[in-house]
Amino acid sequence: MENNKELFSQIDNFLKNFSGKRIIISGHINTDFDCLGSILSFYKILKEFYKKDTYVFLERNVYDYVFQKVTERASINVITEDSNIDFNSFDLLVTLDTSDWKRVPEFLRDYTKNLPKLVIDHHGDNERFGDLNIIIPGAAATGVIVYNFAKFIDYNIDKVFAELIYITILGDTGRFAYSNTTKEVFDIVSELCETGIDCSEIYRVLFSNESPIKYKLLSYVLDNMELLLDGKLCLFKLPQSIVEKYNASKSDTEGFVDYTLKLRGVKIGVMAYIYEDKNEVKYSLRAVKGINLRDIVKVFGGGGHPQAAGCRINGAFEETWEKLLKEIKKYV
Ligand SMILES: [Mn+2]
Repeated sequence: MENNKELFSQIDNFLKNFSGKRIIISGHINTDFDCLGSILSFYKILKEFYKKDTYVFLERNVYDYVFQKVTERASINVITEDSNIDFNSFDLLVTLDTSDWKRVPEFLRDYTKNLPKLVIDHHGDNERFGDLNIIIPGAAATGVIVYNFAKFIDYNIDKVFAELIYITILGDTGRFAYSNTTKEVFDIVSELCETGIDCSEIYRVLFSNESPIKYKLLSYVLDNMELLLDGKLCLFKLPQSIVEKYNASKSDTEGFVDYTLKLRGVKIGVMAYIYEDKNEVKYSLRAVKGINLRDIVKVFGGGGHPQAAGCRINGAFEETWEKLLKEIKKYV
């Protein structure tokens, strides 16, 4: 945190000098827990510390049961596409955990493209589309940046705020499993615990809420698993037609890719979402330490973190997989 003081004072000055009235906060499409927790915790800072008229935007399609539970607990009235609000009335867009402009929900992009923007993120490949860009790649989660910023400005960290930050850390460290699980992470968690948060209850709300449909989809994925390159590469495939057959949505497949690395000997895990109608495949990748997935996905215009990244490739599955496999072979 010490070395980030200069960055934090830039955020503070930016917000203090901002004379506009209304702020809208957004994360990225396919919102995850880091994104959710960081936008809601930053909302609290803007509202309570800077006294700004602030709104949080979430796409209706990702605003599922678990997300609603979290926002309810934080007493934050999230707005969506169909909220009764004038979307032309905002003066500033703040994005968190969002590495590029295309990852801002399309609906919101239309309304905010000409607004000043504050970008706070921990993706090293952030394309810096803001007027002020605070990018700290060493942070385990964007929520860690928000937390350290909160301490920097002396924001009164309450239990709700601590819970939101805890959610970001649980999400982006894979529940303390990934290589970004550092001493700083545990130091922060220990501080969060001092506010009285109930770690096991938060875990239950977030991760013991699977739908039966999700298990059906997972069963399909495991049934059709492929082990390649002497068991070092694990491939999961899920055609959109199967997702539709079960009346499910993409959020029902959240976390599937993480099962790949649980297999003995697997160095890279790949989850392929096959969109037959769009003739496109969305790939999510996971890797053990020592492999930088960004080197692989950047060939296809993708991005992410060294151990968790993704990309989209146009074409039928076989053809796209051949291309991706060729790149993966260079590193495994
Ligand atoms: Mn993140």
